[in-house]
Amino acid sequence: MAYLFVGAGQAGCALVDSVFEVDRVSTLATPVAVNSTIRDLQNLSNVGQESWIGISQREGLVPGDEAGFEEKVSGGFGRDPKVADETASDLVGPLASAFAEQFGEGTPSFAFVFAGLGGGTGCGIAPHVAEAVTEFAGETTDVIGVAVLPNTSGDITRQNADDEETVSAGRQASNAVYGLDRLEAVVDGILLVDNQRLAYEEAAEGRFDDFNEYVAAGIRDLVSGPVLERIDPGTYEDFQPQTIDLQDVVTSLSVPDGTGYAAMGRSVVQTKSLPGYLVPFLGLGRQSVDGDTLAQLAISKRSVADLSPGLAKRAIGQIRAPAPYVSGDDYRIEISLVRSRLDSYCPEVNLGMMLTERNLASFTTLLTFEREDVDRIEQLESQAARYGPSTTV
Ligand SMILES: Nc1nc2c(ncn2[C@@H]2O[C@H](COP(=O)(O)OP(=O)(O)OP(=O)(O)O)[C@@H](O)[C@H]2O)c(=O)[nH]1
Ligand SMILES: [Mg+2]
Repeated sequence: MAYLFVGAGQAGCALVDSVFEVDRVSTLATPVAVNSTIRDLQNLSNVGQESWIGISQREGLVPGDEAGFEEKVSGGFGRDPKVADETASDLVGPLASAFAEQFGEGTPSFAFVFAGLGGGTGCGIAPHVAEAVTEFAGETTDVIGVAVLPNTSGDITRQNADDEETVSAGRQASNAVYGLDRLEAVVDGILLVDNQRLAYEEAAEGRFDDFNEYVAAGIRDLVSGPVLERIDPGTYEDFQPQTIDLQDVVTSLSVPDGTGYAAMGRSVVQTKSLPGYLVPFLGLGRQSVDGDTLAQLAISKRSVADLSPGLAKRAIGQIRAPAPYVSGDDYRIEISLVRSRLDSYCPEVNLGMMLTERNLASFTTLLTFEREDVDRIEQLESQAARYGPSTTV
């Protein structure tokens, strides 16, 4: 097992849950869900109780299979990241041991820490979760943060399993900056998932499933190479796979000034028209896929609002398509068109191509920025400053 995926708080755990929606991910990675409220953990579909770690001000860490888990892990942190931060800062050692136990033999080569940044738990504990991953796995294990930015276009009614409450945009922004400042100090790169990209109603009503699945599909694509589709590229003549692997991802997330911030974009187009499905003779209904359209579509669907792609420092991307689209002469996607679209935004581009047995061509890309070039973070900082001194939540 190569990777460790840890969710912190409700949004973080929900994202990990989405990644593991595809069963075969569990042949590659170990999931762990850390939260302060059992009700949110019970909503997970693909991360079982054996993979839960409860965290509580009074009880410390509580393994998911411990008797009385329900009573011990119910309080939350009053939605206050500072309380969560204080609690978790004393639990880095025990968290590291818990990750070791969850992971089993050996250490992961890469780890992901997922967290939503508008609330208390994810914001407060995610940096300590990342520290604990490093304590367990060692400095050579790269840790990538996946941070959900809250929608701060208005006050939002948050749905939790137990209740709902209205949280001001300013408070969410303040929490987010508090979390981001601490997280960036302890990870090798941050992938941003901005809820402001959702329609306001969706974010306000907590309808995150489609967005989570969009992000999860992109992450699966970047981490899995040929593994998830059980494809042996060697069986395809004249195909030279150029797979993007996690080392390439980590490299593309680093920027001269320190931690890079990336936006993800993903496009998917069908490679067969409807008649091709209905009359499945060889080649019938196959349609060509334009590399530039694939690239443009992915960038237009980037996971961060108010972002200028032209400020990106680096880009990485993976095309995944059926064999006739990655080799041969008839339908091969022109990778040079994908590349020149990305080249028009940034100076350093790394592309990979991989096979799929589905009738779909997809392109997943990460555009990496310096923090000060992400306008959306600046927006959160000024909303946080207007709200008042951070952590007076
Ligand atoms: N994209 C996405 N965002 C979510 C999801 N669940 C919650 N959020 C948002 O993520 C941010 C953090 O909220 P939660 O994850 O619920 O907070 P928490 O970390 O559990 O912290 P508490 O305040 O202690 O409950 C908020 O802006 C939520 O609107 C989710 O499944 N997907
Ligand atoms: Mg919560």
